[in-house]
Amino acid sequence: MPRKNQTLGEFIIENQSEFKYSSGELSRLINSIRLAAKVVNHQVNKAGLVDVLGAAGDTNIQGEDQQKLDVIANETFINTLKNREIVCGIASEENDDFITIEGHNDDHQNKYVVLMDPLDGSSNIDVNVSVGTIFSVYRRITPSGTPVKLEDFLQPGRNQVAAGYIIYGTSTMLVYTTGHGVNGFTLNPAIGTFYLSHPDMKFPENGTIYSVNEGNYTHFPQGVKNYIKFCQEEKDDRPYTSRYIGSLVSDIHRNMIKGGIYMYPKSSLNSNGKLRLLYECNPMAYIVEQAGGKASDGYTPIMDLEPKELHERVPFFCGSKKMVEKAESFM
Ligand code: AHM
Ligand code: MG
Repeated sequence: MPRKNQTLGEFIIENQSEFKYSSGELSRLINSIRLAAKVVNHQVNKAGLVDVLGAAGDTNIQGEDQQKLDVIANETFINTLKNREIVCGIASEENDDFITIEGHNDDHQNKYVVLMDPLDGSSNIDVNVSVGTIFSVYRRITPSGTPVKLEDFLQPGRNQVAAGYIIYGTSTMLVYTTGHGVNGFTLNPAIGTFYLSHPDMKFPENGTIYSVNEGNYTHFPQGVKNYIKFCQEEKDDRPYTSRYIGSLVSDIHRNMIKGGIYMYPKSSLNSNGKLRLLYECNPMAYIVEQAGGKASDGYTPIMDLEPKELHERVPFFCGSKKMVEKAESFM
């Protein structure tokens, strides 16, 4: 039983036996993410003080400017996982290709792959608004002892064995699931320890918040426009409140606590929306479903989609179950 104020370290040890193929590896993996999260948290917090702000000069595969903190976060997570030799491969929003990790004695024996967005919400970095890290963990499907392949990363979200996010907000939290509900841990920055502050998080079944970039309204499909009008209509518990930070982790975290729906639909500007299936939507969908919410592309549950490319995008609707179902009925 999770106990409030338990540390994340204690929680991981106590719950290790819940993992299907428990050999301690997944626990070590989560521990590494915990460590990297603290390092990145430190960097994010001092961002305003030192010269780590601004574009690093490179653009990533999607043609966006990379911020220096994106690069730092990416390197921190990759190096932490690499040095502990617990994964056989990593895919990141910031890297065009996946990274192969040979492991002990170059024998490719490690079981897990990690997919991540090391620092999401990059447009918020320079303006002191919450950003986040998102991660997703799978068991490899190719035989161990051989180098990891693309197919190990292109697995449907249903195969995830763990997923989580870190929110660098007014306080820093690590929220994750291994398929036994969702637990949230808050960092005490003075001593560098995460404490269980939000045991067994649950998405309210219904809510009154909708989160979407309404600047794109005229470009949305008619069904989405109609649903937004429904949210704004004066009837029953509506109009709903509009809340949009532009930082996926923060928008979903808030909606999970208060009840709401997050949407990034396709539009005449982006034919598949903006968010990436493998390291943004799938991990968020796993957390949201584990918390009793729902995530879909408007028609199909996100985790049932068959991925085709590492960086593919997908329309995303997620949040309180009843709200997502209502939105789907408009599509
Ligand atoms: P990023 O990976 O470049 O940071 O983009 C992802 C972010 C999400 O966090 C956020 O929900 C969305 O992009 C906001 O996009 P927009 O500015 O188009 O509304
Ligand atoms: Mg991102």
